[in-house]
Amino acid sequence: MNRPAPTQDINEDDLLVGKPKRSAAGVEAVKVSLERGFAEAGVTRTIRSMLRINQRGGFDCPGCAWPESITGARKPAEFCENGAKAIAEEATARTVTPAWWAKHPIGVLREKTEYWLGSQGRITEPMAIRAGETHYTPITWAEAFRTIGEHVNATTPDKCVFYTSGRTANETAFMYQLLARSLGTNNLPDCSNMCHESSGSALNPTIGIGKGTVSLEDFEHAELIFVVGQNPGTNHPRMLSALSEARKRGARIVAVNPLPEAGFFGFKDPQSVGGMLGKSTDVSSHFLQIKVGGDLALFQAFGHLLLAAEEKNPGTVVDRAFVDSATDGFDAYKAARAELDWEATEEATGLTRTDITAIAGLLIESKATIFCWALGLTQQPHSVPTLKEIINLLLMQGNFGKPGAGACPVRGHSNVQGDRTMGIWEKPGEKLLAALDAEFKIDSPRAHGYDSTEALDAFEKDEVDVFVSMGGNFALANAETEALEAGMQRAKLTVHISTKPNRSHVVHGQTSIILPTLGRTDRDDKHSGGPQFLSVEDSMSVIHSTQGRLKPVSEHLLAEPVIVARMATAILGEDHVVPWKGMAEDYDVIRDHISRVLPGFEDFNRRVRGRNGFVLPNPPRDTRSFATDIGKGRFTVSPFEALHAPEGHLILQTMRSHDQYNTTFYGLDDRYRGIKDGRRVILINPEDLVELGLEDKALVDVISTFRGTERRANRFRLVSYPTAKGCAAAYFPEANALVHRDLVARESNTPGFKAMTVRFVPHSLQPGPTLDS
Ligand SMILES: Nc1nc2c(c(=O)[nH]1)N[C@H]1C(S)=C(S)[C@@H](COP(=O)(O)OP(=O)(O)OC[C@H]3O[C@@H](n4cnc5c(=O)[nH]c(N)nc54)[C@H](O)[C@@H]3O)O[C@H]1N2
Ligand SMILES: Nc1nc2c(c(=O)[nH]1)N[C@H]1C(S)=C(S)[C@@H](COP(=O)(O)OP(=O)(O)OC[C@H]3O[C@@H](n4cnc5c(=O)[nH]c(N)nc54)[C@H](O)[C@@H]3O)O[C@H]1N2
Ligand SMILES: [Mo]
Repeated sequence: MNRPAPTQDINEDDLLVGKPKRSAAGVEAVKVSLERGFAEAGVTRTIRSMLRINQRGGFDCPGCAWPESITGARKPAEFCENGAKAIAEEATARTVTPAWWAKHPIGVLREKTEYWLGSQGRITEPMAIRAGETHYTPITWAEAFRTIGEHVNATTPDKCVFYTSGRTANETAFMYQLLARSLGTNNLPDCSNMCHESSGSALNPTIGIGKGTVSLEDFEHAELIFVVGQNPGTNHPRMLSALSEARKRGARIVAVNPLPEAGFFGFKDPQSVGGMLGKSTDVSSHFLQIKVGGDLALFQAFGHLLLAAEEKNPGTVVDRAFVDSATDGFDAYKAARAELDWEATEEATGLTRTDITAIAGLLIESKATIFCWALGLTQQPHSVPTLKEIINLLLMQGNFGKPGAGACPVRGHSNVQGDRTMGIWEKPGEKLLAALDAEFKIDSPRAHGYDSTEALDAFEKDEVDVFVSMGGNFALANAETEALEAGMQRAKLTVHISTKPNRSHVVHGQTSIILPTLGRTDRDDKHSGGPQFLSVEDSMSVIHSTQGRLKPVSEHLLAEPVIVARMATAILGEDHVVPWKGMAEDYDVIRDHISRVLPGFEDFNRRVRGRNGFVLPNPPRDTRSFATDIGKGRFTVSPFEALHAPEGHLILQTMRSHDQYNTTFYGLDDRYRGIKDGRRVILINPEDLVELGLEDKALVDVISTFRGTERRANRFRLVSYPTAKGCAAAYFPEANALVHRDLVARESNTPGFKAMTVRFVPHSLQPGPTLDS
């Protein structure tokens, strides 16, 4: 039943370009999800796992962090095409055994794409490679942990880095940060640094919490919903259900994006038969095709127009009672928005004054507005001020703590928000550290550690001796791929706690160890007290349990909490004050500790077993209050700012295809955008093609420029595409080599993955065969 692993790697000459789709989901999506599942995992494993996705007592879908309803009934299929692909990817019955590693020298593996590596299957045994060796060979768990302990103890804590990817469950994350801090370092970079860090940096000082303030039910009450810098049809497909329901009941939905993503225009709900077969609903009522990086200018213009309307008809736009009692800084904000340079605004946004004014009119009319956003807003140099402008708009109209209103950063990885709650952060606050110290009698370090960008620097400067990766694929996810890979290869030890082979395993340190672990779907039952469950937090601060039921592909896999505990014991000694063994044996013990350390987790073990888990406290949402340093919501004033490409250049953003999960690829079909069987493409506006004197489908080399330095990535195919003029798009991670490490969002240090300045030169080789499908 199992489809064999592909023997051929990607051949970019096979690239096919078709027409972009105008609707998302529907029959095709269901068909694709079942096919992928059957091919990877076989019929029984597929059906068994799909029926348990996001159900009470089942497991949390590892696809994304969009929540499930906690008040209403769950649909029998509470998942989407891409969730199903994520499951098929993990539940695959294909295995990567010691025999596989013996067949593949590391030099050969380095030539493979991530697509090929990830398609090989689940890793079945701990593996290691040492300096001078050509192959990974098996290592016992005991030997692996001993080696890790020796390396860590041979260096200083500040030369050890503990990276976390956002699939890591709460209990694991809590133990992992405790391990780093017990050792004496806050070097805890995580994928959030590259993802929604800008959201936290904007929200914490303005509303006193680094998280969104809406619940799923708010989508049933909103009058106006903005979806900015986000591609929900691919990355959060279940969100389309909430949006199309809102639309059906008359809410207005404004999509703001340089690309006309399929999800905005049509949606056929695969969870209802009528929706699946019937006509698609237009999800968005309005679409603003904005220039990349133009959002700050747009939101400032909204502010200007709202204030002008208030001036004309006092008391109709600004929620004066709320602004006066709950916020600070309104007058300064109002003064700053009094004037507007329309020419600069139109230039920055690529939108007309008429369009902007029309959408501002919707805001003026709406009594309940939600702003949703994702990476289109977080990976820009001016991301943090841009997001602060959203907060200004929400504060002005009192859109906090009332039904149908609030801020909704839509998170990525299924537990990225929970990992932060658990203390995975390189800049921990004193409260958390003091609570850890009191609970465990440890001495947490106070000095801040590395974030993901600083970790890249540290690799380059040979300041990392030991790198431990809890999931993820750091080498490919970050900027400056080549420099990072070279730095990683100079580290003394790299340790990867992983499910499947990836690039980071093959650009490893002098010694490298791969520790294979159970995934979300796998049964975790090797404990004296019986099977264990873990917990996660979704994008709307709901904590709930997750428990896999599938038989693991190998008897050698260990659960993540067990791996952390054994690593901790090897590093810190058998008699360390933290009860590592007890925690690994019974996850209730971890949760009891968490309940005493983290606010909002009181009585964790009882509440997590409730029907829907529980919701963490959220002052703006619960009580319209703001736990900032001034005890109020804060208006902020930011200068006008936009991206500007010099003559002959374009702004390049990087994004996900429909067939990938971050650095892992399910396949090579970006169905909604009409791209198939290839990934090295640059989507480019047809007018830009003409102006730059370039041909559609031409092969080019891409040169990115930043502060006088250039980086180059070769052999991309230009594809004429209706993206905003001046703004090209390429896929992540193929384009990461182009991202200069100093191109970051100010304040959050998140890489400017959506803000490169590039130009194209003809590729030195001739184009392949004709490409149209
Ligand atoms: N199937 C699937 N699901 C996923 C993931 C996956 O890889 N695959 N990844 C998960 C993770 S970790 C995350 S963080 C999320 C990511 O979810 P998204 O943020 O939706 O991911 P991207 O593909 O990066 O898409 C960014 C969107 O922003 C737009 N954009 C780019 N620049 C700008 C700009 O300057 N202004 C505006 N307004 N828009 C802009 C792009 O055109 C694109 O539509 O998805 C999560 N879910
Ligand atoms: N150019 C560009 N770069 C980007 C982005 C972008 O938009 N553009 N987005 C950024 C964002 S938002 C993010 S979140 C990062 C993602 O960065 P990461 O989180 O580091 O990368 P992933 O690709 O999500 O990690 C995939 C690997 O996780 C492992 N894995 C999967 N499931 C499990 C599990 O259950 N347990 C364990 N231990 N391991 C598991 C597998 O081995 C797999 O190879 O990339 C960032 N990089
Ligand atoms: Mo992410």
